[in-house]
Amino acid sequence: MASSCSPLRVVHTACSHDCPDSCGVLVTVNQEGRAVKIAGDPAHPVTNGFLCGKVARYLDRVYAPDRLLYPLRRKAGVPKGPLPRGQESQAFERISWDEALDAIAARLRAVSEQYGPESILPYSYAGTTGVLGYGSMDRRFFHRIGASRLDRTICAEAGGQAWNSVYGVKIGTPTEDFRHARLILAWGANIHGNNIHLWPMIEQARRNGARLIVIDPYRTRTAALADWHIAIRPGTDVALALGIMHVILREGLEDRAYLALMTHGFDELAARARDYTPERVAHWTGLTAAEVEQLAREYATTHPAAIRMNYGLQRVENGGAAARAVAMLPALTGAWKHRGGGAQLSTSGGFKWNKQALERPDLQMFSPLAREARLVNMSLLGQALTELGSDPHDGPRVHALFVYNSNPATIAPNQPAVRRGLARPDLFAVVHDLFFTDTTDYADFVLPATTFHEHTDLQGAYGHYYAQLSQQAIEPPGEARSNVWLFGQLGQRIGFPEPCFRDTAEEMIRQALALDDHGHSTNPGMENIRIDDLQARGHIPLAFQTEDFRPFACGPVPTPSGKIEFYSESLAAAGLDPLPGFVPPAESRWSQNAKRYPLELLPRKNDNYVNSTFANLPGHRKMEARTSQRIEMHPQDAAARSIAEGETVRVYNDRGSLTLTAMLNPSLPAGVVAARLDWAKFHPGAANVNVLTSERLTDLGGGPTFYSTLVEVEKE
Ligand SMILES: Nc1nc2c(c(=O)[nH]1)N[C@H]1C(S)=C(S)[C@@H](COP(=O)(O)OP(=O)(O)OC[C@H]3O[C@@H](n4cnc5c(=O)[nH]c(N)nc54)[C@H](O)[C@@H]3O)O[C@H]1N2
Ligand SMILES: Nc1nc2c(c(=O)[nH]1)N[C@H]1C(S)=C(S)[C@@H](COP(=O)(O)OP(=O)(O)OC[C@H]3O[C@@H](n4cnc5c(=O)[nH]c(N)nc54)[C@H](O)[C@@H]3O)O[C@H]1N2
Ligand code: SF4
Ligand SMILES: [Mo]
Repeated sequence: MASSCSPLRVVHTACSHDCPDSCGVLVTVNQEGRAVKIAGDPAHPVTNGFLCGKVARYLDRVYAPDRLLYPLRRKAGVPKGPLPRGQESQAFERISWDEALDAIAARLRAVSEQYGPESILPYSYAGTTGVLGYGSMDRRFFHRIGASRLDRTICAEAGGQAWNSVYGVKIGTPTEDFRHARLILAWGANIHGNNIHLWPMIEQARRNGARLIVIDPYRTRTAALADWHIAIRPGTDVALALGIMHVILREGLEDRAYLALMTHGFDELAARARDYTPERVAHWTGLTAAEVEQLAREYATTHPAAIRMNYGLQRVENGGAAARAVAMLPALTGAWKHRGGGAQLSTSGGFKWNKQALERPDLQMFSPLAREARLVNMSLLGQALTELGSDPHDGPRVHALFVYNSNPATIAPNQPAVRRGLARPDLFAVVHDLFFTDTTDYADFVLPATTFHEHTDLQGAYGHYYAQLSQQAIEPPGEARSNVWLFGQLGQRIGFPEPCFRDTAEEMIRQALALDDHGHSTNPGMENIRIDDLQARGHIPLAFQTEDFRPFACGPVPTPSGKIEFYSESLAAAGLDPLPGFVPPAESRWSQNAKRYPLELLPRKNDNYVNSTFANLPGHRKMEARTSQRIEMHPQDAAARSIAEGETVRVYNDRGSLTLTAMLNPSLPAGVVAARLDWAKFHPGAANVNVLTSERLTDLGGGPTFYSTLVEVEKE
């Protein structure tokens, strides 16, 4: 992409933030090597030449005055714990990379020898979703050392396992095909905030007469723009989906031919759905029975009908069942047969990178353990740091924590336990990030990381089917280094003899693509990708995304039965309900605890941050100022507590307490309140919404249940 004779170079990168859209990004670099402009790639069919508001001002992040530039070590005697924003550097001293790497390697080796290698815990998620940056050299390093493995459940595991239990592979309706739909359901999906590149497809469909229905307890911008906003009560989607099935079957609106050919367990599902009358469903969801019926009829009789279900739906205790039930709807009506019909939760299953080569799980056999290490659930970090190891069957206590691509002191549930754990004086902690965060306040070593402008990587997506190459556009500032570089260096310092610790990013890209001698990928579904082509064009559609790709229009389906599974023998074998059924969350208005804590809290993401990323940048904060540090309440709920707009209130439950400002919002269902995820250190008392969330897990996949949280609110 670079044109060598012009004083300005344009480099193709790909946005690696944790967002389904994985945009193609063109970075203009001047003669001094400084990025001066960034734009969405107009040639990328999903990016369509525009970027979201967060990344349009990305140079604010790249050139932020508070970027970490050098490795740092905690000064002797400075205790771990929250530091006021802007004063973090006083707790640390600058050291060289040589010193940092040697000291960290020595300490990890010592911890491993004293307590066993599983006392080392890596903690990472999707700070970068780049194929290499997300999981490659880091995995090699921790496998070879024998560290505990991390079960990366914090985001999508309940929904992912739910989808796979029905379809066997995480693929769905192509994003571009939503423009052909006549009816679009956004189900637990904040499209305007979290998936903006789907919006133009929806607008195009609506210009052709399509209707948009949003099912979300919160009136997002997407909901406000919809033809019908269904403000469902949190955690009741299983009931709604089964109620829709009930009506469809009662009225004979199902597609019998498709069902016979493509599905497994229809009779069992039909029997289950019989219990979910519109009246019962209305009682749980807060809709009327007539609304349940209308939704069912409209969904079953409009074609093509597309569902954009997103992960909001599954961050509740019954989220696995919810995602399963919703995922089954297009199979009941045969919506998959139509171009622009079906459903999309994720497209990530289309990308078959060679993970064995990248992550080298075989290296565990060369660790002192000489076996697969224990798995620690990242959604239980509080427990892992405070309780794990007290029972000898658990294996050792965690004595070293290595955080990268994540900010657990902000984003992990049950923050009081997480912070107690992070503050343990006997815990050795390293954090690799681009900024001081809530988590670096607990680090022994802080290491500077790179943005996607500053390293080369491959990029997949979970909201489209284009593989991309993200080329390094600029030099990293100061001594910032990529994840690949860091873990390669550590592997070498610690003395691992395997040559794979010396692989460069370019070599690892070849491994991820499993290139043959002619530069063609040999990964299934990626055979059309040639490295030189990828270098030249920046993005290439996956082989199966032909003009008209209808993922489940015909079989076979990669499930055990070869069909779309309504009834799952695998779940039955695991002792779980083989069919979706509504079980009210233990933290919901239906539970005993609701007497003490009667309000259901939505501890939501921000449209202008990505989880906790961007929250340190003044321009981004300004865009979020309206709802920042607010608790949004229905006027009835506020009046019942004599709370008026703008008053300071305490939001609390058994786990924690938070001071926020009341903001009345009549569009919320009564009994539901909403607040935003933010860096704790911006709040009085260095606490955020996650002091209120629990470590209770989802019914499938061991995911977090942020959206099943009961609280009470009182005037301060
Ligand atoms: N701007 C921005 N973009 C992002 C992110 C971000 O933080 N900011 N985060 C990224 C990440 S990590 C992810 S996983 C994706 C997530 O993208 P989404 O899946 O869209 O994530 P959420 O915003 O958690 O949830 C979507 C909606 O579900 C609603 N919801 C909550 N509980 C329920 C429920 O019980 N039932 C129903 N029907 N709806 C419910 C919420 O109010 C929310 O508006 O977005 C990514 N993109
Ligand atoms: N209350 C509440 N809690 C939530 C959620 C919610 O909706 N509400 N959402 C949950 C969800 S869906 C998710 S996915 C998790 C997300 O949790 P995390 O994955 O921890 O996401 P971020 O908060 O964005 O933190 C990512 C960190 O990685 C850093 N980073 C970026 N690029 C790199 C890199 O190349 N190398 C290194 N070493 N670091 C890098 C960023 O600067 C940032 O500090 O949060 C969960 N927590
Ligand atoms: S955050 Fe999402 S929408 Fe914004 S540029 Fe990155 S991939 Fe695109
Ligand atoms: Mo996520």
